Amino acid sequence: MTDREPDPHLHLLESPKMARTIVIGDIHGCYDEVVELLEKLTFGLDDRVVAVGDLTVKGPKDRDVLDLFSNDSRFASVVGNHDLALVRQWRGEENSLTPSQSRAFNQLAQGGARYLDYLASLPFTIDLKSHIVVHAGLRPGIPVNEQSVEDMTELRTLGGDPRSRVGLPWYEAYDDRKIALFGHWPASQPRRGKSAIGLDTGCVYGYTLTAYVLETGDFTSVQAHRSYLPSRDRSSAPPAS
Ligand SMILES: [Mn+2]
Repeated sequence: MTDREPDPHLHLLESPKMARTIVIGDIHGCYDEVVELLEKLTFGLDDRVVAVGDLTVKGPKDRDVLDLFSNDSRFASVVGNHDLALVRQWRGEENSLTPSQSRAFNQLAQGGARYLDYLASLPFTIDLKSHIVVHAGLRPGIPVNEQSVEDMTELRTLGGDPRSRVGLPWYEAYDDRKIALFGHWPASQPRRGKSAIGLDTGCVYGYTLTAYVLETGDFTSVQAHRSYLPSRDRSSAPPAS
């Protein structure tokens, strides 16, 4: 994409601006921080954003986040477990929402079908050739097209309960050549595995929103403007230090 006509005299003299793929951690309605993060990165017409999911629930501005993602073709996201709970409610599938999911659902449903239709359109993975984006995780040794919905949206550890925070984190065993970029399990710094990078740095809990630029390997973060909810489970949130 370009915002001007090609100039036959000038274009050879300019060094072309590199188009970037900017992968962003769990947003949870933190619209203001997304805008600030993209400004910090001087987000351009040729850049694209891929989010690791959980665009919604817990935070303040779900509608603004979904307006941004659904109206601009540079933006894409996988679906997160909270997004998926809203979609299941929308489809009338049996589902019990948490209080924060209920609030988000009512607010989005009042905006018409477009918000929940958009969430319903999100894929479980986005393949970026060298990298793959998924919300929670990929079970090591299993082909992507055979991964379960539960693992892709809830996986943390490789014991009997994929949601457990106790045990061997999946990304410490995952060593596929394709690097997995994921969210879901916040930490004060990006989680790193052999072939995986976790980008949820707990913005909605008052920590930071993090972006990873695929082409350069650089991380960029902005501070949350505030904590949008008290953490119910300290082990799920980044340490306060
Ligand atoms: Mn999640």
